[in-house]
Amino acid sequence: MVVVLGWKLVFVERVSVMTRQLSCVVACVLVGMWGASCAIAAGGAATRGAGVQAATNSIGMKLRLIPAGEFTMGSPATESDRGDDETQHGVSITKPFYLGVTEVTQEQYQKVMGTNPSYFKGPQNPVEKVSWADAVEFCGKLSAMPAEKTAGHVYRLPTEAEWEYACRSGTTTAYGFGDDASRLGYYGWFNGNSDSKTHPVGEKKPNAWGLYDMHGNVWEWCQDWGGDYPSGSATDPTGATSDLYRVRRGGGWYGNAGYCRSAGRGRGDSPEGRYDRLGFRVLRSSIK
Ligand SMILES: [Ca+2]
Repeated sequence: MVVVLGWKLVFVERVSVMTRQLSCVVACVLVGMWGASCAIAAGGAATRGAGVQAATNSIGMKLRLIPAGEFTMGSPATESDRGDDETQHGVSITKPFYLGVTEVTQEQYQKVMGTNPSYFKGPQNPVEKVSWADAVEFCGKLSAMPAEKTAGHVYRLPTEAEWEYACRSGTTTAYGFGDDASRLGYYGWFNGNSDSKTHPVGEKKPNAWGLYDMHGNVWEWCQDWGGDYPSGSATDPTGATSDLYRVRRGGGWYGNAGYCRSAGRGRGDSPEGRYDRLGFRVLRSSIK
């Protein structure tokens, strides 16, 4: 009986151990599956982000894919601080494009152009004191770099319509974050928080499409001449055919919040001018 009882005890203990081991295995499998699903979710997002929505080019510049779409360009008559040249009209952007996540930095400018003309020095600060022609030359030289050329990447300044479309990132409000100008300090550098200088790019919150400093820091050259808007809707508009000035967008470190509005237009700068408040970001027209 003792032998039988002893065997039963051993048997029960073994079953108990096996049960515990099985429980552990099941738990581990469940934890593993949960962990794996988390990893897949995170990895999948990162993969999608890197492969489709985001890109980094051969000089380390980050870009985001901006989808094609339609939007209302300009501002409503009720918007505070608006200019009378912001007449609302429908715009279709028919092709997706990549846009620089930040303004072109001094480090990036130096890599491509071999110079840094900026007044406020800092490798991650936006380049400034660049003329419109300097910005266009940067785009041409970047496009001609071997890795970019091989990949079929073509860089240029965004049109004013492309710039506002990207700045709005689906919003219809005065700013990409809403209408309340008192919140601008979370999203950009302007005369209310800049200490009268530029700041390293990307320190503030991005807009809904992951773009930084669309409001403030430095104004940004656009491709267009500074003419009036068309009276009706437009498809992939490229602006006036000629003017004295080129358009700049987004406001900057020295100006009021109102200049930083999504629809705000700067039309007073000669394309030859070089200013410590004015830089640019690039558009990549190939979506390879
Ligand atoms: Ca800016």
